Amino acid sequence: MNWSYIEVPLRYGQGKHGVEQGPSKLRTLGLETLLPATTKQHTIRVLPESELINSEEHLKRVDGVLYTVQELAEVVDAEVQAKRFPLIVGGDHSMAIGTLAGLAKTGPYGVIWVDAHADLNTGETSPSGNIHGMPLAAAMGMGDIRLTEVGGREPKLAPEHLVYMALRDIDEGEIREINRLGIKVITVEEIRTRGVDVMMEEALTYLRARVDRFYLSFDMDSLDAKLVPGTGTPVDQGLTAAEGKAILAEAMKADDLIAIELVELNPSLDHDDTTAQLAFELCETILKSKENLLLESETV
Ligand code: 6HN
Ligand code: MN
Ligand code: MN
Ligand code: MN
Repeated sequence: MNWSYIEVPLRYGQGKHGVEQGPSKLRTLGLETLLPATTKQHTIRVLPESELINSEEHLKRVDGVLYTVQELAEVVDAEVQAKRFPLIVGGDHSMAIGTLAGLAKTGPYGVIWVDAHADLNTGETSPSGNIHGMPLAAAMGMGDIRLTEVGGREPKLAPEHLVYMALRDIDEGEIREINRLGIKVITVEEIRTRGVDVMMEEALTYLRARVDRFYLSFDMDSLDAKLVPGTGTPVDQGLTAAEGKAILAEAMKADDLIAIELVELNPSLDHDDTTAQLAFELCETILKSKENLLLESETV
């Protein structure tokens, strides 16, 4: 497998400083040593703060988000077309507007969204105006046209091609949409009682009945708040570290996985690098997955 490592130092999808340092923090911890030598590396540009126009209460810093996600969409598309496997690290979750739009260029795909939040708000339903709570709505064609038209007019994702995991902090408007659209939800409780492998199997069976490839987006706040002080919107009753790693390891076993994304590490909020260390270990789980090691040794 040929890897592509994409850093997205974006923070404009939410209000807290520091999340833009996620990628550089992971590098400090030694991430580069985990990347196979042939990995194609990219860092997506962000709009300088001095050029930001912060005028819209319902879509905060929208120009800053758009600037980055447009480029990310192009890079993700190019990497997938070049048959490389992107590992995309953030940055706040608004960046997924770019990932979703980039993947859509090559046709339908499924999504496993591992997150405490549904990220299904529009400017109208959002309690915060923060775009990191909106990427899935935008990808489904809901909300402001500037967000829905990143990468083209057509919707980038169908509601029946989405599975949530670890969802537990959902806004009113989001609950309405999840019910209206019949989106599949897997809770922390189900993961705990039935097991990660069983629930991943269920998610994949559901998606494979509908699409032939999928991507996984992992928000650090899917993990329990106690484990992740270094994330912007922590939520109690989340996944354990072992469960998070097991989800990623299971996903990596699937040969129809086309991309993976890790978001919302905020080193400025962290306590003694605990969240950063955990994010690093999650990357390690991804990059040292069995299949990858096998392929690496074949080429030696
Ligand atoms: N994230 N639902 C809340 C909002 O402001 O829309 C929180 C969103 C959090 C987004 O963690 O990626
Ligand atoms: Mn999220
Ligand atoms: Mn979240
Ligand atoms: Mn703190």
